[in-house]
Amino acid sequence: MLRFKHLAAAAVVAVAGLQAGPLMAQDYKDEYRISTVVPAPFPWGIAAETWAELVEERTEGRIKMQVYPGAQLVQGDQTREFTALRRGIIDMAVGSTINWSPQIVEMNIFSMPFLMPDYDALDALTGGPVGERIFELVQENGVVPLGWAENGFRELTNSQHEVRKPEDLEGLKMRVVGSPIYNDMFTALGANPTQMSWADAQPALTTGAVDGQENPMSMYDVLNMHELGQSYVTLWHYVADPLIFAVNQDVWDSFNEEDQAIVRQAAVDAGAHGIDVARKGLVGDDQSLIDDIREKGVTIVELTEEEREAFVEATRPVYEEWRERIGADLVEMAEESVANR
Ligand code: X2X
Repeated sequence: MLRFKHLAAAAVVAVAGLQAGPLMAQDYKDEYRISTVVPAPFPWGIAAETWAELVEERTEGRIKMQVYPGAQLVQGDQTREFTALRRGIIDMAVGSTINWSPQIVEMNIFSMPFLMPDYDALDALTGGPVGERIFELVQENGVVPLGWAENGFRELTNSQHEVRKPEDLEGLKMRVVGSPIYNDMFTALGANPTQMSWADAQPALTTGAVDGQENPMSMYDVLNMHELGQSYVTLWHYVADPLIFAVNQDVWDSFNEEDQAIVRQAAVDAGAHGIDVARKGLVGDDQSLIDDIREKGVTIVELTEEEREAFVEATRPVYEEWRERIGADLVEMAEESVANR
C-alpha cells in the first residue's frame, strides 16, 4: 500500500512535469535586466545590445532582455556588480574582469602589468586553459558564464604632459579602477592613484580633480576625452580587460534547454561581434582610430621596446606580489599560454 501511494505520487509529479514543459515560457519574466558599465556606441554596450537582439529574435520574443548601463542596477558601484548578479538582484551582465576581481581574485590575471603584449596573447588567455579556469570560478560562485567580449587594451592618458618614462608619472593624480592591483601599479610608478567608479571618473576628469586615467582607446574616442583635456596619450598596452557574458544561476535554471542553448550561442556570437568592434582601427596595419585621434591635436606617444621595458621593470615588484595573491599556478599557466601563442 505504502509503495503504491509512492508510485501514485510519482505519477502525479510526472504528469505535472509534462504539463510544465510546453507552458514553461509563461514562467519567464517580462524583461531580463542586463547590467553594463557603458552603453552603445561603446563596443561594450554594443556587445550587450547585440546579445539582447539576437536572443529576442532567436527565441521569437520568448526572452526579452534590456540593457541597463552605467552600473545603475548597483547604484553606479561597478565593483558590486558580480555580487548582485550572484544574488539575483541582477539577472544578467556583460561585465569587465576588473570589476569582478574584488570577488574573484583570479580575474586579476588580466590586470597583471605587461603580461599580454598583444591581441594574440589576450586571445590565448581567454580562449585557453586560463579562460576555462576563470569560467569554472564564475560557475562555482553561482553565476553561469557564457562567452567573452572585450573592453580592450588600456592606455594611459593625462592632461599635463607626455609620459614616456616612469618618472613622467611622478606626482600625477590618476583615476584608477576598482581593483587594488591598480593602486599598487600606479604607486610603484610614482603617480598618485585614486580609486573611483566610472560614474565618478567622468566629472573628476572634467573638473581636473584628477590629471589622468587609463582606458581603451575606443572609450577615449566615444567619450571625446580630448575635450576633457586629456591631450596626452601613451600607448603602452599594459593590461587589457575582457568582458564576460553571464546569467544568474536561478534565471538560467528557469530557462528550458532550447532557450539555454539560444542564450548561450547568442552570447558567443555577440561576443565575436563586440570584439570586432572593440578592435576596429587598432589592429595591425589599420591604426585608423589612433590616426583620427592624433588629427584632433592629441599627442600620441608610442614607446620603443626600450622605453616600454622601463615600465615593465618599474611594475615588476607588483607583478611578483600579485603572482602569489592570484595563485602562482594560474599565473604560470597564463605565462605559458602567452609564450606559446
Ligand atoms: O571604469 C572603467 O574604467 C571601465 C569603464 O573601463 C570599467 O568598467 C572597467
